[in-house]
Amino acid sequence: MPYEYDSQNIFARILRGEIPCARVHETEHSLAFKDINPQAPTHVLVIPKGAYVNYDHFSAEASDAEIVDFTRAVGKVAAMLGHAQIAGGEGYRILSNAGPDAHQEVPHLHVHIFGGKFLGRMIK
Ligand code: DGP
Repeated sequence: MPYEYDSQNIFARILRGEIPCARVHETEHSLAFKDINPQAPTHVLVIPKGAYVNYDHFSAEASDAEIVDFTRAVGKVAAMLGHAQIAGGEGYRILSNAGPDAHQEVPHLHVHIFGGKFLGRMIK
């Protein structure tokens, strides 16, 4: 089944500047902003600027430059926010939901970064 991207999804609208966001970091191919409904003291979303539905879409079709940029942006945000080892932090969790079984709400690839508290054992 081919990937179908809904250009009216909320993150596409954020990328077009139609909806505001609390921006944390921006690169050529990626944007990081605070989640509107935080589940931890740090809860940031990192998204590619390109039109990718989920991780498997991105990994199959994004350019090497986009993949490198996005991967580095996630690590950079974890460091900027003080959670990464290089920043002397206590750690963080990254998570990306894909599709209905994972309860993906917004059909634009996003990686959640959680941190700032003991997150415990991951459930399921
Ligand atoms: P997921 O279930 O992985 O698709 O998570 C989607 C996340 O997106 C959820 O944690 C809430 C967040 N979210 C939804 N709408 C908005 C919005 O308009 N702005 C921001 N900053 N976050 C949003």
